[in-house]
Amino acid sequence: MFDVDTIRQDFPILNQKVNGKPLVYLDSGASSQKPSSVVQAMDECYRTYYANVHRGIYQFSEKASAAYEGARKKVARFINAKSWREVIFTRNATESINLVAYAWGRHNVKAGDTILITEMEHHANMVPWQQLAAETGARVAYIPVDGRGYCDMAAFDRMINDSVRLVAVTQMSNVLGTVTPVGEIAAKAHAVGALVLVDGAQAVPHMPTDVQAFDVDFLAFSGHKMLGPTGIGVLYGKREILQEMPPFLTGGDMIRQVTFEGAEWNDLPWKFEAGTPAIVEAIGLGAAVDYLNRLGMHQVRKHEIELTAYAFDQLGQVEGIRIYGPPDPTARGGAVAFTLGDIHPHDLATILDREGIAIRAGHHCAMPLHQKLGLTATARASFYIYNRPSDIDRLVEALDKARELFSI
Ligand code: 7TS
Repeated sequence: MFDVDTIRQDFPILNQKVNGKPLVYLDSGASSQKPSSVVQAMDECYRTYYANVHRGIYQFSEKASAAYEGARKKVARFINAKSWREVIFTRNATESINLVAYAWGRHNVKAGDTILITEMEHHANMVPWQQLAAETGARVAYIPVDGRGYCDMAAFDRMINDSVRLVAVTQMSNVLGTVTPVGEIAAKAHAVGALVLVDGAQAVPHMPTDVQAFDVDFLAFSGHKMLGPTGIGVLYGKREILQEMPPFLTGGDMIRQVTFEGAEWNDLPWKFEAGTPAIVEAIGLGAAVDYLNRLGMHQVRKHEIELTAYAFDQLGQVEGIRIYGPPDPTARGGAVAFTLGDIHPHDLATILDREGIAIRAGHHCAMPLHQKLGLTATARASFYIYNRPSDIDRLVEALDKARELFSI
């Protein structure tokens, strides 16, 4: 059962006052809060069975290894990977994308090739490709975002050709909220022999994900935006592609055998996990996946659609507001960027903070998109499972106060 009041009991952090006002947390797009079960799972590991994994032949190490590998299996099922061997633990979505850019990109992309991405990518899914292009002589081409905030699929159809080695797209924009048709993009990319990387940092926490149904080659996401701890992220990759790729980082744990002459690599997924991994963080992520499964991802998505519809309805009535991205709540996620008259988004965020409301202001690591919109910054409210319609009412009241203060 999806009941926000019950859910909120699992997030005691939200039950506080900030500047004398009950906290309204509207920045889950940057990072989500953590339920008690995640904190407890990590606490239990540290208190009762912590040890390094994959090494010691003693009880704690075996238990820690089982919990770490158990978390991997939970993640694999959560995204419907064919095999747990296709799930690599990284630090975050950024590292996952860099892993592909280095281990796959440096060996498969050459001068004259194209890497296709959208104009609304987070820097994490833009800068690694710009770097790869600069080093190899390939070029990055940008699928335009249309005036309503959608990925321009007609332009994509014109841009996709056999010079394209990789299409790397966000599944949900962290600024416009736009959900991109990754299944359609993957089918068209595969038709010209290109691979597809999906940046699922915003989508995986908020909607059901099925890598086999989408038929994507790589999927990158972060634990900390989906109720898990910081320091743990995921790279999903199709087994046959990962098998062909050389390692990204080298050293301990990722080898099968080392001699003075060289080394042989470990099996998947450990080939890509050099050094002691984020053991307890992975266990925390496993607990976060359990929590989301108990709620049901379809319910999580339904709640977000309802909240987003309410936000558009209520925020739309604030005089002088401009909201960016598609207004259809079923075509977008719950990251809602806006500007209010000519109030600088940073001033707006400061005023809202005085009212106990946490939003984000800035370019949200999507500077090129803001340039395209003719802006340097936006304010952004982003929702998750613990947000209520009354949080949006509080936001609207505070925006009205800001309007009065700035006489707009
Ligand atoms: N991709 C998207 C679409 C994102 O929204 C983010 C983080 C990342 C990649 C990078 O994730 P990381 O965990 O590796 O940092 N986005 C945001 C945001 O919108 N506000 O703060 C971080």
